[in-house]
Amino acid sequence: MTDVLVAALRAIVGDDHCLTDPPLRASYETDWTRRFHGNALAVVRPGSASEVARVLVACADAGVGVVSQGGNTGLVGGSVPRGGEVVLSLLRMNVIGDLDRTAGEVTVGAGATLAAVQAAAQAAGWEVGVDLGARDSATIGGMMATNAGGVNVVRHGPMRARLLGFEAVRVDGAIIRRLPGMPKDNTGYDLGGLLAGSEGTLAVITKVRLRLVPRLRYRTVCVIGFADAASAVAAASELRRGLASVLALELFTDAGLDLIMRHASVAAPFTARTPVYLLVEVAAGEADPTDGLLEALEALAVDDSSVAVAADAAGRHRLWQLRERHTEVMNAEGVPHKLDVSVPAARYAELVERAHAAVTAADSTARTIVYGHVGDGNLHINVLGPAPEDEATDDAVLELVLELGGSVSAEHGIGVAKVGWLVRDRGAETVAAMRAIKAAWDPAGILNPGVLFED
Ligand code: FAD
Ligand code: 2HG
Ligand code: ZN
Repeated sequence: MTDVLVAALRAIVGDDHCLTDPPLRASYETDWTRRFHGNALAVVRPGSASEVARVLVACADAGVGVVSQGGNTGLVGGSVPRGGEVVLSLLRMNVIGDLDRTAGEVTVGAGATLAAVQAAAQAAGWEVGVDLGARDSATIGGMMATNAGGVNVVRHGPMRARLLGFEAVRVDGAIIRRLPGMPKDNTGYDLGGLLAGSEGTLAVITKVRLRLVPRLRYRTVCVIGFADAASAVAAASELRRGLASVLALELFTDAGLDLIMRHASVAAPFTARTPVYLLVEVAAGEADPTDGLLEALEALAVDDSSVAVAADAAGRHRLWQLRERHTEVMNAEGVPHKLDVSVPAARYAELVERAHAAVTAADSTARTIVYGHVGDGNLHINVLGPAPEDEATDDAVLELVLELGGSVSAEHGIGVAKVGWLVRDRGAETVAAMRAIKAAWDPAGILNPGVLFED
């Protein structure tokens, strides 16, 4: 039966784009953290929506699961097979269509990388409005499927806020399309909004129309040291309230800085070392926002020896490395357990302070490194030490997050990593409503089995 399916897939996408040899499949079968992996029956790389449709129909007829994959940078195990599924890679569908300069809109293939779309938008005097460290590999389709956040949510919102229109393929092969979309469009259910964050469980996204944001020509970045998380969170909140130019508000700790200096060879922002750091980026289209930032820092009475400010591109890049390269250095230290969570702003500092104790109560030898998007109440708690399949520290952290009134997934999604926590977080009635949607769109459970819902 599987031989028949593979032959059908070859006929649809061509031999070169149906990979069955283990070495060719390997990079599609393990996730970015190396915590999640599984064998695929085959990896198929369609070149058009109609090929996607035929692949889905063939897999559904054979009763074989399909795992959609973009850049495979997802951090919750949802982009790799659990065992025996077909991986459907969208990377060939990466065309960036004509950009409408007047409207500030562009339609892009699901497989286009964020970096490529950013470059196209900038060349036309616009910006995507979304940015994240995996920009060179993460695809617009994957980012929409996870409703990715990133470092500019505090100003522009997550991917869903950029979604104007879409093309997607349903499991029965039907292609649904609303291209171009309209900024105002109250014509029934918002199916694009539903697909944003659906993690490949409802349909395969093949095109996205993005609403761009005006170019922010002037940018300044600063890193400020603080004695504790509460002071950093209070400063972040003051800056967000007082400075309309805020584009990013990011937090990291001295333990993370140590690892960055060791693995990424980036220098500390200033000589003094402090327990907690806040990275602030301000940006404006019309005038340099640096003076406003400096005035705000003065009002905060931050110590001059614990501030670094950069308005030039190289200096900004250097300061951003301190925050952005955390994910990479976690991998250099081991196979991290990643807990991407959010809590109400009033509980953020408490979460930063209590995360380590929660982890060590479950595993006394585990290490905890935290960093995150403080402006969004989003903290990334990385745990190093426990075996990949040992979930004791994950559970301890997520238990704490729920105690603090938070969400078990802020921006990375549920994937397979947190399926056991969806009902705890959202409640049985809400998850039943989600399951009803899943049953209507994918009654046989072909699309990303094991993701979002427990079997
Ligand atoms: P994949 O990893 O390939 O897939 C992710 C999920 O989407 C899977 O469930 C997959 O089945 C599904 N999917 C993929 N493509 C499609 C499609 N076309 N149709 C339907 N379903 C699809 N995330 C953030 O939110 N904010 C960050 O700041 C951030 N920073 C990161 C930094 C680094 C260094 C790394 C490695 C990751 C980071 N991530 C971040 C996580 C990751 O980049 C995002 O989740 C991103 O959206 C995944 O895009 P992708 O193309 O790699 O998707
Ligand atoms: C980030 O904000 C990403 O850097 C990755 O969302 C988070 O490494 C992580 O845990
Ligand atoms: Zn993040």
